[in-house]
Amino acid sequence: MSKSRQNNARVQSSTQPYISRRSLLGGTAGLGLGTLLGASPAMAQRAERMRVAEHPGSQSERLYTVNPANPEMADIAENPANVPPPIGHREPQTIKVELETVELEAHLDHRSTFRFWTFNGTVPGPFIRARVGDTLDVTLRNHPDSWMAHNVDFHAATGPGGGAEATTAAPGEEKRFQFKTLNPGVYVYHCAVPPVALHIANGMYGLILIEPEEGLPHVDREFYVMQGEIYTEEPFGTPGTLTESYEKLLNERPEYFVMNGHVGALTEHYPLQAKVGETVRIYYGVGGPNYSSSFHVIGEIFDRAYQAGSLISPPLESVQTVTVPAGGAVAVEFKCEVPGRYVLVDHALSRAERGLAGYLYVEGEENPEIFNAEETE
Ligand SMILES: [Cu+2]
Repeated sequence: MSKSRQNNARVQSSTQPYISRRSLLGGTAGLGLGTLLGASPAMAQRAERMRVAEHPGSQSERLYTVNPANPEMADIAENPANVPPPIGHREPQTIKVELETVELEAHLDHRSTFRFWTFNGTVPGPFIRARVGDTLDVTLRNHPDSWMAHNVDFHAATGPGGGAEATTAAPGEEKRFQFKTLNPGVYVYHCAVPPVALHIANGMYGLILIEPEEGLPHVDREFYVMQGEIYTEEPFGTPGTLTESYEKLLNERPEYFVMNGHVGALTEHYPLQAKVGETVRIYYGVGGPNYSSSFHVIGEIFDRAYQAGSLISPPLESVQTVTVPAGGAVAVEFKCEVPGRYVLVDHALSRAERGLAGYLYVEGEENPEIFNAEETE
């Protein structure tokens, strides 16, 4: 985790600018859905015309643009490239894990803000990496400015509550516990203070990777992406400072679906990047709290998919879409063969209209033997 980033987030949260309705309404349109899904320009134009004709109030146009009226507002999006390096060959050891729970107002989309609850100021929280047999020495500090108690439940831990009771901290408090990692895999961690669904919905989840003894196969790039839901009183796309809705949460009716914290996080702020010929691995987790994901990358096929985050079972090969349950994770690998923009989605695609999408840009030489989009005469 980055100390400067935490401090930065904290400083920004204490100097929240007042957001005028007029300045929020001044934002300009982003991309229509046709463009989002990687269609041709002609298709995108047609989709745009259809959208304007049939859905004059559609919110799609507001997506995928950073909040231009409030550039100084805190941003909780976690950079998907923030994956610690592979463990390599070493004996089990004790690893210190420092988590700070921070509540802060930050961008939700380019015209709205929301009070997120976070681990270390980002959604998802920091990617934690260890090997099987390691002991994790966890410190959880709840920032003095918090309104709520928080804790952490590691799905990678064996023991009561995954550490939840042991780490429950009131604002300003600090708690500590240790656990030994018995099973390799890709695991979710999350806050488990009741109502747990509310703490998760507001942003309190992350991934912890426990490598098997022999490590994982080499890949050129690794990425960290998590899906979540946000429940606001105001309808999707409303400008201004939005309020959480406990009623919609209980009814499982989110207004927003997001990758890495907010609308546009992985399309505008931190798109994934790779080069032709490289292999990539994406660790994809679902914080939820409620919706499973049908994770798919438009234009790619997963060469290997480690179902349910199991790293010691043989991976499935040549897979289009993987199910990722709420409170679960997966690792997928593929080789980038053709340059272009690829779109990470939950193939329950209504959710793309509520903010859920990410881009992977692949740069390099065209590969017409595999994909040839030349116009015919
Ligand atoms: Cu919490």
